[in-house]
Amino acid sequence: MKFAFTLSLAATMALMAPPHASAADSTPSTKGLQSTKCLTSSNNNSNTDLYPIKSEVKYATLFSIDYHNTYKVVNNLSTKDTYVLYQCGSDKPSVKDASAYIPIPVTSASAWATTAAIFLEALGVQDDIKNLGTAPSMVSACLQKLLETVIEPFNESNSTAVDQQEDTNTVVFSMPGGSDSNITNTAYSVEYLEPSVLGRSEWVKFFAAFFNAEERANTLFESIDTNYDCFSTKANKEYNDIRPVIAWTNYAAPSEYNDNKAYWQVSFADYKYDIVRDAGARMLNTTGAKSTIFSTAKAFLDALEEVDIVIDESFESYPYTELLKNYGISDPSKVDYSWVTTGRVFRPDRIQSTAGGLGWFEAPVAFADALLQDLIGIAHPKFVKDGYNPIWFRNLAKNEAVNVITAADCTDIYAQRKNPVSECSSIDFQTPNPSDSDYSGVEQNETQDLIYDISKSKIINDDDNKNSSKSSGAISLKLNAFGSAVLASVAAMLGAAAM
Ligand SMILES: *[C@@H]1O[C@H](CO)[C@@H](O)[C@H](O)[C@H]1NC(C)=O
Ligand SMILES: *[C@@H]1O[C@H](CO)[C@@H](O)[C@H](O)[C@H]1NC(C)=O
Ligand SMILES: *[C@@H]1O[C@H](CO)[C@@H](O)[C@H](O)[C@H]1NC(C)=O
Ligand SMILES: *[C@@H]1O[C@H](CO)[C@@H](O)[C@H](O)[C@H]1NC(C)=O
Ligand SMILES: *[C@@H]1O[C@H](CO)[C@@H](O)[C@H](O)[C@H]1NC(C)=O
Ligand SMILES: *[C@@H]1O[C@H](CO)[C@@H](O)[C@H](O)[C@H]1NC(C)=O
Ligand SMILES: *[C@@H]1O[C@H](CO)[C@@H](O)[C@H](O)[C@H]1NC(C)=O
Ligand SMILES: CC(=O)N[C@H]1CO[C@H](CO)[C@@H](O)[C@@H]1O
Repeated sequence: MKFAFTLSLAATMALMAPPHASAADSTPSTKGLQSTKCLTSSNNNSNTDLYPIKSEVKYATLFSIDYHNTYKVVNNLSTKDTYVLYQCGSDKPSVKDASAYIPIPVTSASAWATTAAIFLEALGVQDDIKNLGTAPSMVSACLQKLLETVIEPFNESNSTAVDQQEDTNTVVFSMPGGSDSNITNTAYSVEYLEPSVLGRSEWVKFFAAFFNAEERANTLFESIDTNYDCFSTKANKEYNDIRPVIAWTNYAAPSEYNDNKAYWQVSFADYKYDIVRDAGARMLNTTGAKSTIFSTAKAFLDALEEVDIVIDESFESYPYTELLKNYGISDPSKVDYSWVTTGRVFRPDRIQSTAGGLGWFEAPVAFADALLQDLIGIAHPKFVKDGYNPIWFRNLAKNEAVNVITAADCTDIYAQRKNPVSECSSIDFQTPNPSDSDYSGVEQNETQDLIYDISKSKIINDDDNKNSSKSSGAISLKLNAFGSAVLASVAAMLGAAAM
């Protein structure tokens, strides 16, 4: 048994949609790939460096790549696995404690997580994807198109079938806890555990190693790194004195996952501190408890009192009025929270698939600079002259429209997925006007994160919460082990470290 999958109904229905697209409309390029051919007896010299273009890890802390003439050793810190990637046709090297030997370049791969699938698309190796685990919620237009034609979704209702599908792949990209420990072609990636936002994007180099696509990975990552730095530098120069406070929140209705007790959470994933600060904003931080989960709406709202912008990541989507009710606000005209009075409540759900999958669980991990650009766009909407329309964030309070992506939006099926970011160096950042309504309620000349002392929070409803911290209303939550691919990709974005 692999996963206990709990896909949404909409997602399941999408699985049943009939295929109708025609076959692929372009051919994959080999530009930026090295050693694309297997070794043969006439071309089998282990003294030759088959991988002159190497990837060096700059920010990521959870994997490393060591290069040898005919193979690479990919190590990970988190799962203690060692993958030996050896050129096809060469002798299998012998590496101590190897968990898998995988012949490369891989031409038959599958992925369980949306983020892994996007890294492969960003590398332009999606022609090598044979199966996808999160198929029904996939938002990427070209992956949707490939799913209609050549990529087979994993049959998640039949574990025997899934085993057979996995066995036909040279490598199965999965998450720890996801697949059988017996499978010898599984490679775990943990980009979602990486503490820094650039470290997450740098996992493109991990995936590239399997396809000899180092050149593509290096080029892509270098541009992300440079562009990110430019955005961060400009935003901090221009907006240092006017930094809105941002809180990342989510509400969970009572369900089987939380013992039928609602909870409210403020997320403090490390990468969120990065992007909030780098966007010229301040992060809401708490002291006094390790937990960031509140058992009452009142305790939660207290923590949000001085917040300017709320980013709601609740798994379930609600209309704004409903969200306010879930947050314990029955009459918004009676509260003076700046995020309510100015209507700055965002959800990362602007880009969706027809089945309701979120683009948020896909490209932002790979494209850190685009993610930062979006954050600047909600903290300082007029950083560009004519105002900025975020790629992933949608203002829920203003009921902004959802952008539904279908296979028809795919223009070049085998091309490297384009980074949706703008070229920062060509953007002239606008000087902020503190009296602009965008900054209403924002405290000026505050440069540090907003620290909320959780121990001061008053509780109004302690009765059904015997085990929780009596003074704070904060509770600890036992998250189920990664129960499903969908939840796992949610965890990926929330940052498991913060949960
Ligand atoms: C490559 O050379 C080794 C000996 O150095 C040999 O064992 C192996 O079979 C050769 N591989 C191929 C594909 O000819
Ligand atoms: C997947 O497995 C289920 C249950 O075993 C089966 O009914 C269904 O036909 C399979 N779907 C596909 C597309 O093979
Ligand atoms: C599950 O898949 C296997 C292999 O394809 C097949 O033999 C079996 O009948 C399927 N089980 C069900 C319940 O459909
Ligand atoms: C792994 O393989 C062994 C021997 O084939 C088997 O007994 C065991 O059940 C397998 N474990 C899993 C998790 O499938
Ligand atoms: C949050 O605030 C506490 C108390 O000042 C501090 O120790 C902690 O490092 C802060 N967290 C981050 C990620 O900056
Ligand atoms: C913020 O600091 C600047 C420069 O130090 C100063 O001109 C401005 O008056 C300050 N604003 C407020 C609201 O204190
Ligand atoms: C409360 O704590 C006790 C002792 O630690 C534990 O056995 C019990 O399961 C907890 N109850 C809930 C609802 O978490
Ligand atoms: C980078 C890194 O620390 N990799 C680890 C991966 O797991 C092996 C054990 O199999 C460790 O030895 C490595 O240190």
